[in-house]
Parts: sequence; structure tokens; C-alpha cells
Amino acid sequence: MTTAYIGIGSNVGERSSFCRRAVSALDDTPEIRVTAASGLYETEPLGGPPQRSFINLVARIETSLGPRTLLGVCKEIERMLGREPSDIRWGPRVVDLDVLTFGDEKINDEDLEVPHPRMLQRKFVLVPLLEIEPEASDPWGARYLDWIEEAEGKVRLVEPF
Ligand code: PH2
Ligand code: MG
Ligand code: MG
Repeated sequence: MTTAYIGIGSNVGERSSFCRRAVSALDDTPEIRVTAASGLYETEPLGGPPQRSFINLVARIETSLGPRTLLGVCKEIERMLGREPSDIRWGPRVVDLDVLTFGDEKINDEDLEVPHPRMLQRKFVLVPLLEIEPEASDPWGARYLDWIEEAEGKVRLVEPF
């Protein structure tokens, strides 16, 4: 079993509902158990065109899947909830599921990078992650807490999970 963290975000339609449905869909996957979910945060969009604010949360899971299969499950949940392919990088999306960390693995492939290469710069990832795991550290032993001050973007807790 591997502990992994999944970052979830939505900025189209019923944003909170899409985020909650994504958590349920993860938990409904036989090889995945959701063991914690942060509250839902309204967050300033970072990167991409001018767009609506996001709802973001982070879920902690236990899984028997490998990292690539887990990524495939995340993409399948995005499709199932109605995400359409878009040419706009970091543009508006119904739902986005990103594998943030996968155990202590370091993966640097074109299709999958963990830990997520931009997570340290993003408050919309770090704040919910630290809510569920204040002592979390990366595979090199650095505490995520030490990055929070330099990270970008306003975030505000709007709903408990
Ligand atoms: N996702 C992005 C780019 N920018 N900004 C916020 N606030 N939340 C996101 O989930 C987000 C973003 C790319 O996936
Ligand atoms: Mg993303
Ligand atoms: Mg993504």
C-alpha cells in the first residue's frame, strides 16, 4: 500500500460539487481508499488566462495501484465528470486531479512528475495539504511547511469537507 496525495480543483459550474464528486469517485475505486480530505478552499487562479476563482482541496489516499495506473484513474474521473480536452494551458476546467506525491517516489517522466513540480509554489496545494498533514515532508526530507511563506496565491477556507 502506498500513501499518496491528490490535488483537486474546479473553476467551472458547481465547483464544490465537482470537487466532492471527485473525492467520492476516488473512494469508489476498489484499489483506492480516501483516508483524509481537507476543507474546500476558494483560491485565486494562478497562471493561464483571466478566469474565475477555483475551489481546491487535497485528499490523502491509500492505494495498491502503481503511480501510472493511479494517474490513469485520475484522468478517467476527470472525463467521467465532464472535463473536455482544451488547448488552453491552465485554462478553466470542470475538474482537475493531480497526483501530488506518491509515497516517497521521485518520478521525472514526461507524462508523470512526482512530487508535482509546481506544488511548492502554490498555496492552493500547500495550505490544504498542511491542513491534513502539518508535518508532511517531501521525499528529500524537506518540510512542506517551510515553503508556505514563499508560495503564491490567496486562499480562503470556505467549506469544511
Ligand atoms: N490549477 C492550475 C493552474 N492554476 N489556480 C488555482 N487557484 N487552482 C488550481 O487548481 C489551478 C490554478 C493548473 O492545473
Ligand atoms: Mg493542476
Ligand atoms: Mg492536471
